[in-house]
Amino acid sequence: MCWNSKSKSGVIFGGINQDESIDRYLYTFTIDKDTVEVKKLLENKLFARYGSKCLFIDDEEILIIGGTSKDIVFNQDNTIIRVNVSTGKIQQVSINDENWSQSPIFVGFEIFTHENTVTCVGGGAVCFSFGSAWNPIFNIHLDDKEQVALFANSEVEDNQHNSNHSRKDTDRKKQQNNDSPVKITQIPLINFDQLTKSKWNEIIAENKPVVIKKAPLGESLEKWTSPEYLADKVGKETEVVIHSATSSNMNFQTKNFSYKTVKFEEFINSVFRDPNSVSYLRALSFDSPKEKATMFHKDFPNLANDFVLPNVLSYIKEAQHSSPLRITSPNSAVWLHYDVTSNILCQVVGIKKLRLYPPSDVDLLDFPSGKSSSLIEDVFKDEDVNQNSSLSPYECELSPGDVLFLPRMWLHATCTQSPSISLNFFWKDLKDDVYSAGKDIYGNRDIRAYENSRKMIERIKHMFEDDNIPEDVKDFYLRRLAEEVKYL
Ligand SMILES: O=C(O)CCC(=O)C(=O)O
Repeated sequence: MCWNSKSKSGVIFGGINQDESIDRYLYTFTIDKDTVEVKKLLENKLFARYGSKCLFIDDEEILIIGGTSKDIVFNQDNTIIRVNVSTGKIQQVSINDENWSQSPIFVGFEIFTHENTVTCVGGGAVCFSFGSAWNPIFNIHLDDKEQVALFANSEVEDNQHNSNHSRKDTDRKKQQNNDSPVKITQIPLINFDQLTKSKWNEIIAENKPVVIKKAPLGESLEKWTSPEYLADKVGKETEVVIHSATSSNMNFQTKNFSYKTVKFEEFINSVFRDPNSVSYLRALSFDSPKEKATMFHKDFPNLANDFVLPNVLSYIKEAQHSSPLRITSPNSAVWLHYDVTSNILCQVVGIKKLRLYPPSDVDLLDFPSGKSSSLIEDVFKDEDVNQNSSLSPYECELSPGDVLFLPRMWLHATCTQSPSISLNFFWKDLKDDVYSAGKDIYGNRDIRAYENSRKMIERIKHMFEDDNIPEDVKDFYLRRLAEEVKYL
């Protein structure tokens, strides 16, 4: 809804009908003493938005920004529209490519107007599989109404980013060793033929990564080296959703890749034959990609018999939360992140390097609150990271037949050196009610206690948003609280 105090009229749109659809009409209304007169003005699916904002930009025209619809996904041209409430003319407003590439989510945001600028603050969404996304501050300049443009206010964004970190500027963070890179511990190796059941139990009880060398993983080790064989078994025409990037280091927070739906044969050929491709398939459930976790044996039935988990590990297949097949082109890096479930990462084809950090390093590696992916562009190359002597990096290089035990919460990033195929088996090793209830397709949804604690932090924040508490007093008490949390 928005109101024009000059013309004493307003507009209403959106809102939910009794049949749970979002209303498609734009209504105008006037208020005369105790009487509100509402008129239907226009019907258009572009008005069926929930969570949008609107404002009068002059006596006749309104600007509608964002919202979500049940019927359409708003795009670069119709996320923002202008409507003339006298003539009923609807005009789409294009968001420029640079800002659109930041995937703005205009839901749950606020707008403020000052002079000829509308500032959009906040907005974002939580996906229980991929994590959360939030907007930078956007300004919409109204100087030239024919070309209403959206500008990300990056100056404000950077300041925000810094101030988030200023309070967390711990002593550990300052321990930079500028002379030489920090020593990287090689992850311990054990030969498969020494892996007894009791040795495996010791490994998982210790909760530290270990690489099992030369595990017999069935015929997959040989057969999956052929892209023709794979295309034949998966189906040449089978459509898969891949991560496609132009830079070799994919990053989930900066989203420097896009999701593309491609035919499997085209994808597998690019992985094996195109040295310039940066493509990555992290398999999803074919049936229900948004609802269910992928299970390799169900999703790739024609490859299932090729892959064998040796006896000592085979119980994990029975207990699995999910088993994503991962196919990656050479020289492609996957961002630093953590999973809440433990997993074994079985390398079937090619060489993959992994960098790991123990869970205790999480506060030093730029993980925004509530996110399971780091902001660091490329942890293998980042100089600050690699010279920070407070960190405890681990590495390993997986070859075909190697199986890495990757314990829950260990932060990890990967980088391929050749066409690579791996298969993970994730399993939950905590009591069921420790995990958050509901969907967790990727095995990375944070535990219930953390999710609930973050809600409480919102409440604490709210309590300190009191104009009567001066900044220095606020800072003092927030530091005191932070200490308390640190030693819980
Ligand atoms: O293999 C990759 O590229 C990613 C592996 C991973 O993230 C995992 O095993 O959890």
